[in-house]
Amino acid sequence: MLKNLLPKEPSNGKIRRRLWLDLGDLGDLVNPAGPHEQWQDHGMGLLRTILKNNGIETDMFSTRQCTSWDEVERRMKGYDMLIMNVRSYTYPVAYRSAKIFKRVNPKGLVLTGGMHATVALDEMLSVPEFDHICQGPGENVIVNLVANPESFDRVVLGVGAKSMAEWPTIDRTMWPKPASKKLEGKFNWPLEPESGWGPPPVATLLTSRVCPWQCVFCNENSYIPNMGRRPVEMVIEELNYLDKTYGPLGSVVIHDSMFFQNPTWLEEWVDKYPRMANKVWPYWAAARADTVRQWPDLFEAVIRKTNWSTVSIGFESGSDRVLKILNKECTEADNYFAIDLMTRIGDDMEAKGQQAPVFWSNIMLGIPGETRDDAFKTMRMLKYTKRIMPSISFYAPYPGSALGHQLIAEGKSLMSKENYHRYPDDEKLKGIDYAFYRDLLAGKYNEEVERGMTSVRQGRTDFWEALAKA
Ligand code: B12
Ligand code: SF4
Repeated sequence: MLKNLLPKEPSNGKIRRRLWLDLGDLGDLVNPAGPHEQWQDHGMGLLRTILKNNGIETDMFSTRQCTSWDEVERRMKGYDMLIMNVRSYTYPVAYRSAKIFKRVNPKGLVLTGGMHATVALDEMLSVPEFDHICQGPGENVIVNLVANPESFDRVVLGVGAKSMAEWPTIDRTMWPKPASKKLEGKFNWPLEPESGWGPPPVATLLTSRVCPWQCVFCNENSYIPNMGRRPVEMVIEELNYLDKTYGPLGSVVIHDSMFFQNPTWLEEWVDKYPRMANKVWPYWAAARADTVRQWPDLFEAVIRKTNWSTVSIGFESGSDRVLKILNKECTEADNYFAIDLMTRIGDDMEAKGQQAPVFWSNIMLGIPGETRDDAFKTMRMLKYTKRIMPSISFYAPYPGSALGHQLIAEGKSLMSKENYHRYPDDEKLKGIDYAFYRDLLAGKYNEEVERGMTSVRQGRTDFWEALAKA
């Protein structure tokens, strides 16, 4: 259990009107451009649940439910406190919201936490509207901070749980509802909508929080403290509860940065999920090419026995040179091993009349140091993969990552506090030939890409639509 962090209300007895603002682009819960913008925020869900369990009520609305900044302003009026989970890609929205909040509630307090607060403290410190900035995990500090903000310094060091076993089950009714009739019908709130990875209603959840690798574009373990994984039985119990209460559930998305790690946990998952779950729901979850190569039998068992239908692998690149730049610690050979193994498993399952698993594959282009030949190799790898849903993005220099920090320090980043969250055709770095990448994705270099390939398994020639909002 998480420590109870009384006092429940401020010692002076004054009850505050508190607003938790869920962040995202305006309109994403009205008329969204795609499925991923509709997913719910587990950080907010977890912390609001903890607050509620400790007797502290927060109101909530989402910028995603609003279609104009005037509407955000109107809904913010009359609050004493604004609380936000700020990620780098929601920072521009948080920044603008804090300014509006202070304008309409000059005496109000703004409490912030989240990934951006953790990795880009200096940037947030320069904004006077942020009264408190909490770095790191908030589970064991949120109650005290919200009840007694005056007793905290401006910068607060977060305190997390030692294990995800201590996390309460998120009260999903604390998440924002879809804000249009059109969306309401297919959203399945408080479950989540179809994302193309499995039948709706969808339940997203986390079983682990930290990835131990150190890819230079990400390296989460440098800023997310280590914590124990959620026990297998708790995961299954939560799914069964959601199925019974809000279901029937259609499929699951396991949001872990790296699901296919820790063989002991995975073996228990293979043993218990098929036996204990109300239904063996298909799910999306992430692996790495090198862990697949390290534990191929376990990989195959997880796919076949637990209905792991969408295997997300951050292949990132099909070139050893670029994989080294990224410190991915995976090689071209690892990537092709994983692709061949999935093809073999998929072909066999199809022959038996079963649904073959597919790759959801993260690919980056426009990486500093990448040559045209490297980019051709990446596209060649995509075309070699039989069952693939590519998710391509131009490399973005996020703070928190080693490479991001370096490029920001060198003045090469084009991301600003007005626009961190970039669209596919946006340019994120100085010195990258984006015109070439646009042509590459539109299929203008198909001859070069397909040269020397023994088998082209993808009929698709235009990859422009696979560019993900990032
Ligand atoms: C699930 C996930 C997604 C999902 C869903 C996102 C969602 N709606 O929540 C999807 C797949 C859509 C996604 C997409 C992207 N994501 Co993402 N995602 C994650 C992931 C794996 C888990 C997030 C999560 O739920 N964590 C668990 C919760 C409990 O943690 P939390 O939200 O951080 O909250 C804790 C603390 O921050 C703190 N806290 C939070 N708020 C507050 C407030 C206060 C007052 C206090 C005191 C404390 C506090 O306490 C909480 C409990 O400990 C994280 C990595 C990770 N392991 O966290 C990346 C991560 C957040 N994503 C990231 C990125 C870059 C992206 C993309 C831009 C990737 C891309 N190139 O496409 C897109 C953009 C999405 C979009 N357009 O909106 C980065 C963000 C980097 C940064 N500096 O902010 C992360 C950290 C991964 C990484 N290392 O690159 N993502
Ligand atoms: S990119 Fe993936 S494997 Fe690399 S550190 Fe991040 S989560 Fe881990």
